[in-house]
Amino acid sequence: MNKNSLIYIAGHNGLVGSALTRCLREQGYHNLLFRDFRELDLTRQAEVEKFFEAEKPEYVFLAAAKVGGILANSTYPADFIYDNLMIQSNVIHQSYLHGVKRLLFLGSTCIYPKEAPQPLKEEYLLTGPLEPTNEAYAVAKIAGIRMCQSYNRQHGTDFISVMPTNLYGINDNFNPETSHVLPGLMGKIHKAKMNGDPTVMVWGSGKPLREFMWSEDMAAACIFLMNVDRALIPEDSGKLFNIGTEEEVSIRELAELICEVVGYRGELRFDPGKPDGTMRKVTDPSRLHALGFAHKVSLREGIAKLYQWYLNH
Ligand code: GFB
Repeated sequence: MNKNSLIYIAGHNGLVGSALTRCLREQGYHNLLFRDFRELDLTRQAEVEKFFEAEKPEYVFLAAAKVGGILANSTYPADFIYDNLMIQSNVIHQSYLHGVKRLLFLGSTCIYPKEAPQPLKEEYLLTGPLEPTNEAYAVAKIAGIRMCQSYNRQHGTDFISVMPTNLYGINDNFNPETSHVLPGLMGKIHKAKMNGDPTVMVWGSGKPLREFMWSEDMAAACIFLMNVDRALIPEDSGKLFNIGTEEEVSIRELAELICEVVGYRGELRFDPGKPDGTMRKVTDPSRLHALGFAHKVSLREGIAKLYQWYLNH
């Protein structure tokens, strides 16, 4: 990309999309294109056709998706599979038809098999059954990866798929019913502190291990990959890259860390009635690191930054 390339950020208001927009602007890219979902419903094929016809972006960050935590995923599987299949199919196909130079498709590490060896490598894709709580979302995202790879093979497109670990950051979703674990716990622990509640309920056993990346590190990785010389991307990679920090914590340790940052002294309780989900999900990001990218923000630093933002908003 050069500084006046026409760059479309699909999902610019979301967690990754808003971080991408901020980071692109900071790096001097000023020809950015986006649409609110009220102006452009990416699940509607005709609308997406018209948009690409009119605007003809040169680069596309496909960060628009229906996302959510373990409860949302297990409660609304039809919404997760339908919305994500429609959004990605429309944007990927129109990007091909209109000669987009490079598209970056965002997935998630939940696409890997539930029992895959850890840390997760890209080659583990489709080697075993998926985690049931988010299988609908995972199947949609796997379809997106295979669609990018099929278009690259048949049409010579340059579509890259990135699989980030659990992300958190500014503009995150704090709704306790639909959010991911980190913002979900931050909202609950903050409220417990404000209300003087003696305990906070954490879902599950607290034993599962998770890896978390600050959304602006993720955005930096996406911009880095969008700019990598095509010749440097290993042919056998299928243009599929994990993005993660390799820093693992248990849900209990995460809750304790958030209590420390929030300044909450109450007691953590664990609700075995709520699902644990997959017991471990840590990435092996060496394929990305081999190209020269490294993240910057540690978990403690990121939690402090997010809490500061939460208090101000
Ligand atoms: O981020 P999360 O909801 O989803 O994390 P996944 C779920 C883990 O955190 C489970 C525990 O072990 C939960 O028992 N947990 C504890 C909580 N308290 C809470 C809470 O208050 N809220 C939430 N949400 N969890 C997601 C996939 O899996 O990973 C998405 O569902 C996506 O599709 C995302 O791939 C990256 O990490 O299990």
